[in-house]
Amino acid sequence: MAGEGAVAASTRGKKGQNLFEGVGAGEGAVAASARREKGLRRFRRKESSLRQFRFCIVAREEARVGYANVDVCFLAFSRRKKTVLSSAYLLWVITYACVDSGFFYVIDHGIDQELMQEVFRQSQKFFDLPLHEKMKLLRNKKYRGYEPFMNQTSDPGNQISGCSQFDAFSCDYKEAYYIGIEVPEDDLKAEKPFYGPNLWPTTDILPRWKEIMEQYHKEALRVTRAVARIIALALNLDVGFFDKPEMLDEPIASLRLLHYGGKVSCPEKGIFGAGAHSDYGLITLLATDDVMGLQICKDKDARPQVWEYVAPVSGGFIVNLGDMLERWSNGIFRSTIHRVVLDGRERYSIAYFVEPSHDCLIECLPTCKSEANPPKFPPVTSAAYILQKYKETFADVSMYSKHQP
Ligand SMILES: O=C(O)CCC(=O)C(=O)O
Repeated sequence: MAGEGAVAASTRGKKGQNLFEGVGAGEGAVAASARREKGLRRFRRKESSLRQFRFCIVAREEARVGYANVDVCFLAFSRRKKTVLSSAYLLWVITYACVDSGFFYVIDHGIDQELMQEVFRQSQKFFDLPLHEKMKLLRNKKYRGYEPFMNQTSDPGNQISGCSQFDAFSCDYKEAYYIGIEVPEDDLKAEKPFYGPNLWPTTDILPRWKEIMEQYHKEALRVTRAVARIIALALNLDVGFFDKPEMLDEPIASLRLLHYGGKVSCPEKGIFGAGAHSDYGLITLLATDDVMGLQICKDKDARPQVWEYVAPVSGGFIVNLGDMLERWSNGIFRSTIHRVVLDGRERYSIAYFVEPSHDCLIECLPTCKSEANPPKFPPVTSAAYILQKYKETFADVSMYSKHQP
């Protein structure tokens, strides 16, 4: 069809439905949301046929247990690998999730459940240490190490203006630990802003900590690459598109252990475990404990905003798309805003953020533009984009220097 992007053409199903029709083509938020709703109704009618893909997609009803009512699909790695990659229907479902909410679950991903549980246990052990021990590993300028409570303000506009006077809780009520890809200090690559050596707790305090985290980092990158291949197909790209050296071959990938304190959030006052934000990169793999807290807002321009819980998925990942994928896809795939609302219980989660290499230029994909739908975002390098976002949301850790030994 003249003027239509290749992705749009590829998603035209037998009955002529086109997931991308109108999406991001300059129509208003209300019209876009109505179209998504219409697509969703069509999708629900097809739900029963999901059962034949039980190796790939597990019943969506599970997402409705408890408080959750977000339309997300479960993607599980097939034991019959061919089914995953050759199934047009699977691609349709994934494409739908990427266009509709930018969130889906991945289960049966092949990471040993014992390893995942161990990462949670070790994370808790670290956060249980006395503050002076944690401060010895204070986050450095390469964003590695410990980030104390209230160091980040994910949504500076709302969190700060929501409070009538300065309130320490106007920052995210969480502490974190960052582990990047290990690059020795004397390696030329360590000159790049997000490469360098990691900081590690000493083995007398936390034996095996480094080994466990490194193992998980490696495994999570494997899962990311597999998911990125399916996303590449959903974008009508070559399956290995994101495997290129400047993308996932040498990514910026950050494992972030998160601990939310036992406070009650108050959205009206701008008090959150983590304020509303979208992730910056390609995708994020999120593992959480069973404490509810993550909410997403599919239409950030709607007033009032509608926030829906995303239920934890035991042993699996909540996967969400980041801003770079939204920019690459010209706004067709969504980097949805999300936040963490605490109910007074402590909460632990493990986020794995993946961005392409520092110099990778993020610019509209040929499959996502047309005369009628020209590029909406100017090209930007991966490092420049992340640096800008970090500058907007992180406090300067040098203010803690007096606490350091
Ligand atoms: O802990 C969570 O559930 C969400 C974490 C998150 O959104 C983030 O760190 O960007």
